Amino acid sequence: MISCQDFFDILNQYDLSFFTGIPDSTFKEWMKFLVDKDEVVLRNLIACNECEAVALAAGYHLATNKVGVVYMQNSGLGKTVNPLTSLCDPDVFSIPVLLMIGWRGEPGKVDAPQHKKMGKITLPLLETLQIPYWILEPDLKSIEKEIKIVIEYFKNNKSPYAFIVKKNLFQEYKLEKQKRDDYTLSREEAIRIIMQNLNNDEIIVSSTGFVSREVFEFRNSRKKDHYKSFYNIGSMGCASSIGLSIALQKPGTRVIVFDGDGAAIMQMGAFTTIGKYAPSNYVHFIFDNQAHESTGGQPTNSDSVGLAQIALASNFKMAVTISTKKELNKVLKEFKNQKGPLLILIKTKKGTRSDLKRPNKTPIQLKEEFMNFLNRKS
Ligand SMILES: Cc1ncc(C[n+]2csc(CCOP(=O)(O)OP(=O)(O)O)c2C)c(N)n1
Repeated sequence: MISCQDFFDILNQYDLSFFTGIPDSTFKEWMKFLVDKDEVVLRNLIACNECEAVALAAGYHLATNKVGVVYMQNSGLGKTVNPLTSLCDPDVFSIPVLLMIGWRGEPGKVDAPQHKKMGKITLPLLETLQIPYWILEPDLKSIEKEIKIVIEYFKNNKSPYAFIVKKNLFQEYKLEKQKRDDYTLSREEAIRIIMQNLNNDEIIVSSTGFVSREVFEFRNSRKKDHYKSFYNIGSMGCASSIGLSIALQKPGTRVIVFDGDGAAIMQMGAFTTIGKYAPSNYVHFIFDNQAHESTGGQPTNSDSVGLAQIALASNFKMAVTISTKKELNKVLKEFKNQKGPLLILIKTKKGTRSDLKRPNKTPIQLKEEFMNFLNRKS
């Protein structure tokens, strides 16, 4: 393992001190370091998605002639294919960027099903993109040697280069700045209250990470009615679009989307599609803990954006921001008779049970059960 400070010192020596991206649990200690040291010795811009992060690094290069570092989980690499090929590629503007890619689903290692394919194709994808890569080794000497090669590559080729990061590369980093949590309700508690208040004929489309795992556990502990859920364990940010399309096809069924703030922001443009087609049976909950909690609690930009106002301006029929159990119970009563699209944004505190399980059925099993149920509905 290497220390975050040592790794940063090497990067910084070569003027690599601008960072942006979307976090990954593979390098959560490194993410803690970047957040802690932002505006102290480095710059860390919190991006809305990986595609944007590459563009931010490109803008940084245009303005400074320096190279930005873009971190991401390999699931986000797909999102960057467009800016990498049509912005940074040597056949277009030739813009150097250092990518730091967390390797989930590494062949031979056990990981969740949504990571399998990308894990397998991460290196071949980089090869197809003609982006050279190096798998970071837990050895500072070899890292320093490699960085010299990378800097030379940037000088000669002015194009992207990738570092692949495996689990457990970084030693634990202890935060110097602690952020206060202003809210009292937990996401799991909010999910439980909402689900206890449902009529039992709604379906739920839940977002990637802890949200889906908490819904799964709730259903498991009670009626085991997983067939009423579509667990969108991958494709971060897409739960609302899946829910919208189901709602349009099944106007007699209430479709409830459970989202995270990071995921909602990642695909915020979806609000415009929801507002445009405006199905009255669509209800969107966002559990806003101001963090990407599922990958280690790194901050999102949700504290500087009014998602409820954006929803209203996008033609949602009702959008509220709440933060207490009392407010949630009140809204749940009101929303029973409200026509959608509705947005209920719940400010929640951070924190997740450490023994939270993952769905123990395969995605295909879950999908088939869900489709069988949905096919019987109007
Ligand atoms: C395209 C993409 N980028 C990154 C990830 C890694 N990832 C999984 S869950 C997650 C955080 C989700 O944050 P949020 O939606 O706020 O929900 P929370 O974890 O806070 O409940 C991230 C970054 C991913 N799955 N897909």
